[in-house]
Amino acid sequence: MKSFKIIKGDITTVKVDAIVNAANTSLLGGGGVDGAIHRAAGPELLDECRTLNGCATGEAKITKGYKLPAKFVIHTPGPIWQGGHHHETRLLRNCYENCLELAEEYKCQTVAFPSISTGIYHFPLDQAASIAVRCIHKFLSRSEQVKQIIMVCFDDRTKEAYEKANAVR
Ligand code: AR6
Repeated sequence: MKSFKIIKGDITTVKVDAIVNAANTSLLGGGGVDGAIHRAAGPELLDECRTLNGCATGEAKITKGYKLPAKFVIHTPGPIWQGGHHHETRLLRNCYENCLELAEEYKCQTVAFPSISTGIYHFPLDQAASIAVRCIHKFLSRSEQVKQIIMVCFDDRTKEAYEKANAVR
């Protein structure tokens, strides 16, 4: 059985095969969830990230999880919101799709996402939630390895937005 869950929590504590990091194109760490993941994983994560030569917006690259309970971290730089006419929607969709393709390739059964781009990158929350839940359900309907996807929301407002988007999709 496939499942999609929306929870409130800290993604660094979630025990899944892969967690997704809302990174930047350098892949060398930052604030928000990226900072939290690097702190929890320990310095070896940054060492591995340095070997990756960055990542384009909407693409994804995978590393080990080191001290995290998750086996892998899938790093994806989301789009910075610039008003909506700079391919932000397509790029955010690419993030979810490319992360899930990598998870499938690495035979991950369980994957957890944070709300990509809706923090420091200011993507409007309701729009981002709608894009995310649609991509996730579309992927789950055809995936072979990925069985469970968890959306880990850091606050109530974010969780409510994803629940609403999931109800009307
Ligand atoms: N667990 C789950 N979600 C979290 C956590 C956590 N531990 N911490 C924060 N969030 P953001 P972005 C939520 O800003 O908008 C970094 O500097 C947060 O409340 O982390 O994609 C990168 O290096 C929000 O709902 O990511 C980039 O430069 C969501 O995660 C830039 O920020 C995403 O917020 C990326 O910006």
